[in-house]
Amino acid sequence: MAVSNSEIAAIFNEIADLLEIAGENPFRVRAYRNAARTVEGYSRSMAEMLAAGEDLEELPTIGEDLAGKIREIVDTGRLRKLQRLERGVSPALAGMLRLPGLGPKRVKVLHERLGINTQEELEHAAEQGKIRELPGFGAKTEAKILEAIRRHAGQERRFLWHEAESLGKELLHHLEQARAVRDVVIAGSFRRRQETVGDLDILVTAGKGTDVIQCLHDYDRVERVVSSGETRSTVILRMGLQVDLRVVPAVSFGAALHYFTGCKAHNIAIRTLGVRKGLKINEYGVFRGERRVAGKSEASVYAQVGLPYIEPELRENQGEIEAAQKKTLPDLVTEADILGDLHMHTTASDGHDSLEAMARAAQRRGYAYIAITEHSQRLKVARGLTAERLRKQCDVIDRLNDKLRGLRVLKGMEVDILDDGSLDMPDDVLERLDVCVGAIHAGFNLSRKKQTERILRAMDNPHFNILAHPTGRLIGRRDAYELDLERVLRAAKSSGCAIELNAQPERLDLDDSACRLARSIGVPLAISTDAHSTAQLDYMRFGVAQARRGWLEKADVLNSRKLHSLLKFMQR
Ligand code: DGT
Ligand code: CA
Ligand code: CA
Repeated sequence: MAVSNSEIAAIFNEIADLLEIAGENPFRVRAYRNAARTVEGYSRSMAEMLAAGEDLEELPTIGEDLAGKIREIVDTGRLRKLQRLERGVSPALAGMLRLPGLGPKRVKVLHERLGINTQEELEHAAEQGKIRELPGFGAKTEAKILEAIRRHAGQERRFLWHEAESLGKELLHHLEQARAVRDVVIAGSFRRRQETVGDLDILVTAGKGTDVIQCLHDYDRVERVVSSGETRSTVILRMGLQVDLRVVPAVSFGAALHYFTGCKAHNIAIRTLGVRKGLKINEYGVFRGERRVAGKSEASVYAQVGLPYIEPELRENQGEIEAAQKKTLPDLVTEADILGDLHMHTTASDGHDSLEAMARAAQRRGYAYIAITEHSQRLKVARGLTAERLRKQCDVIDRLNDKLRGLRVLKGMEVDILDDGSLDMPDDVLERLDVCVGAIHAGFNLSRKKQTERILRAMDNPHFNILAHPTGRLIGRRDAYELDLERVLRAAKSSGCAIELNAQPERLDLDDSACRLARSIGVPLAISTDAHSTAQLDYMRFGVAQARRGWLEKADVLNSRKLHSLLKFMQR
């Protein structure tokens, strides 16, 4: 089985982490991270391209050196350089990266300032209150670290949803080849579209269970079998992801799918409703006494307790059962509702594809509009645009729009919000734009009050339209900055701004509960990919999934509006 792009990207990211902890040249660290992004977001498989004799050196951010490393990974499944690096950095230090809130920069500080090399030393330092005094840390971070260590979160690695997807998709493909399989689906947190996934729960109906289990064990990415029986098996994949496989009879499929989709609290609540109606509900079906009264489909299970079908993304026991009883479940937004994408980059700043290429890709997706939103000058590493370069790009976009049919390219910018809340571009230049997206790329460590005021001030600028990646978090790597999000949402509502739901799979910024808060306040959300290549326009599906977890309907989503109504909104 060929090595997947996400496996290659994971290795590059790991190298970048280790280089960063080791205090290596930041440009090399960045080169690996950029390459990881390119590979991850690339529409074609690196392994297939190499097999077809194509030259990877031509890809953006991949030079001769990295192309050679990709070849080594594809040929051997691993990279010697990574193994050498791992020997240099103690495994305990590398393991600390898995603690929430601890990225390579912080691990390096802990190592250099406090001489921390092991998890025990980290715990000890946290208990003594030494960590809060370090630059870039605080009492809150310290408490989080301590809590995570105590929960042993360091051992239990969670995977980003999209990482789990690429591993899961290939595994499903493999299992579908087993003799006499019928359904093969992934349930659990993966099906609920939780942003991270602890393990994959795979549900299968088949003629003979043992055939499927044998097929799983024969999969060449299985590292070891943890346990196995006639109808179930647990294995660990080479990437470290656990897979729980269950084989169920077809008559139980819906009941089992419901059970293994969870969440556990939702299941318990449904089971309790069943008990009140004299029903027993488990993974084999819905039973009245000995008689099975439902279970072939999930809808049949819900119907027995008097409920309509509840979408998996809502099954968190966070009010969805009450809403189902009251018939007030949201009619969740779908990808088909999305008419455009309001945040993306081209080669003019740090994107990999040209303006025309992005526009053509958007046309292929059937979009009515896109906004081109390059970085502003303050963000030098991303080749941010000066006023002069932005004006030139606006002219180019005007000319492009004359040629395009069906798609309108909006002139925009992802303008930096400076420390004092002013924008990194003069008003007379912003005036000409259709869309002004504002974002924070520096000054993450302001106090809650200062950070909130900074953003409120930025939104006071009448040109400001959308607040991008509003909390700045990177899932599992960087915490959200301190912010009174509710105040920001209310201010956005009253001043006619929108808030972005950034669809980059490691951001998904806002999270689900913040989306619900935004919806209840009535501020529109723009689901935006922040694409840095044509392939990344497809990240829209991650954003839509997150929006669905946040109970959003079509009417809550700015980029489900038709062009004329969108443009009116931008006029504030
Ligand atoms: P994860 O893997 O940590 O991301 O989260 P889940 O939700 O996938 O949890 P997992 O893999 O432990 O279990 C999969 C589903 O199986 C879970 O969502 C609900 C169901 N389940 C597991 N244990 C129980 C239980 O004790 N009672 C009930 N009712 N359901 C359970
Ligand atoms: Ca799971
Ligand atoms: Ca599981």
